[in-house]
Amino acid sequence: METKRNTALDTILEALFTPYRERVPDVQKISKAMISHGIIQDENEIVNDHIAFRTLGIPNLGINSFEKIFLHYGYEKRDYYYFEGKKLDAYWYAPPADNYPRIFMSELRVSELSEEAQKIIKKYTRDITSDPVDQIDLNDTKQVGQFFYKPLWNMPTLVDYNTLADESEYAAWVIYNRYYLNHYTISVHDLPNAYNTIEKFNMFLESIDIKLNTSGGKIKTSKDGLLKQSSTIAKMVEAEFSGGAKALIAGSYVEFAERLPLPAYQDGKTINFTREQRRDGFESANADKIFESTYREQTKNV
Ligand code: OOG
Ligand code: NI
Repeated sequence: METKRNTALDTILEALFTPYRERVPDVQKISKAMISHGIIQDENEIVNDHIAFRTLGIPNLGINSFEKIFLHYGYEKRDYYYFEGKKLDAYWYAPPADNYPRIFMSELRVSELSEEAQKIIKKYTRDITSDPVDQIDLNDTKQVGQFFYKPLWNMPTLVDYNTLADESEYAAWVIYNRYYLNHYTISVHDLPNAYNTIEKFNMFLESIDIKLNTSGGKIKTSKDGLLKQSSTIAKMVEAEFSGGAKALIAGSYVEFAERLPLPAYQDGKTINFTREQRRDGFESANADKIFESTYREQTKNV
């Protein structure tokens, strides 16, 4: 696949990235340190492997609604992943050109939660009687950019947030953070030699005091050994709840991915691999642990 600029897609990705960069100080901290260590000259050189979103599986919301935006901009739906313990479904989406990030989109299987948790989710979402994505003009990049931050339901109370979190930390995250960008992902294999593996890059990250998610070990490796991932622990953000209560809750995080060349290209001769020559897609066992970057078991370590 070739490299191709799509200015409309650039605009909506920028609309996602600008608030994310402000909300997650690790983003700038990492880019600045990469520049000062001579790993890159400019933040734009970082290759974004993928971005991720979380959704609620209820009528008019969820993947079926949210994916319309990215299908419209040329993304193609690929493999399905299932997370039994966390009660989640997910898909990944291939970008329209190699210079755009993949997308990982997950959805909570709300009907499998307890009556109490379902009641809370319904209380906030019952007024959504048609798909909100159908109400925006997908060709209007400004409207799409604003949609990501548009409150589709009322702010939760702190009590509801905590009740949800006790049963599903994912549910609590979405009820507060909605369609905020959950993470972007630095493609580690595209970096200069001294930093181009997850092992080497994690060492660099820890040397600048970045806290990594330790669930399942700092490095998550796929069964075939070809996809290695690590992530920061989500930044705590000051949240203001309905009724005025304030609390620190998990916001977003940063991920790192190393995609090794597929066996067919590990001939010792190829040196510059294209995206097609490297391991593509995701790995559910890795993802299962990466989700926990926003979970209290991890955020308490910061
Ligand atoms: C997504 C976790 C999974 C990956 O790359 O496998 C993931 C999330 O935290 O919403 O990002
Ligand atoms: Ni990810």
